Amino acid sequence: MAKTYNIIVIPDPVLKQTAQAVSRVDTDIQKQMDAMLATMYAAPGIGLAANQVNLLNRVLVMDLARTDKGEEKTPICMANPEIIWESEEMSTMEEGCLSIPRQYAEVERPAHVRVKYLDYDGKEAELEASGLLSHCVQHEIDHLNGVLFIDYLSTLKRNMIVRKVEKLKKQNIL
Ligand code: GNR
Ligand code: NI
Repeated sequence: MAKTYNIIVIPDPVLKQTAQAVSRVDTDIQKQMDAMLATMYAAPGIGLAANQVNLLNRVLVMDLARTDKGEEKTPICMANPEIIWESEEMSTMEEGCLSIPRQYAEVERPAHVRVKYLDYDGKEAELEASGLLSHCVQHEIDHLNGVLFIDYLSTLKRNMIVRKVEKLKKQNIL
């Protein structure tokens, strides 16, 4: 089993920082991807970006398989992901975030995106995503740019969520 990281929670300033591109996918980055997947599965979550584990390189992992329902794991690892196309059609979905525990809100994003990235083997790859996967990959790339889903909400809604998480932290029930 790969090691796991601790997931950082708002208002940690690392979540507002921009992550830096990796020069290539070497064994250190592969180890990081393995550990991020293990961290994400343990959480559990469907995606995780490097900022959330206090690393500021452009690495993210995802897996939408319902392993709780007997599905096989389908891990996706990306380095230096770039959205190279997004649809005009929009999609609204309820999102959550492991760095904003137990808070959910509707977020509107392009319904379909095409993403170019380096895969686990360091090869150039592309993914066309719709539905939950589209929301997830956009949510993760936002993290690498220091953007959180609450940044799309009104100031009032965002402040309510920030205060709720601070309250949960004070009560030590994260
Ligand atoms: O586990 C997660 N679920 C989720 C649901 C809707 C849209 C995005 C996500 S990503 C989130 C895990 C997380 O915080 N990734 O950064
Ligand atoms: Ni998140």
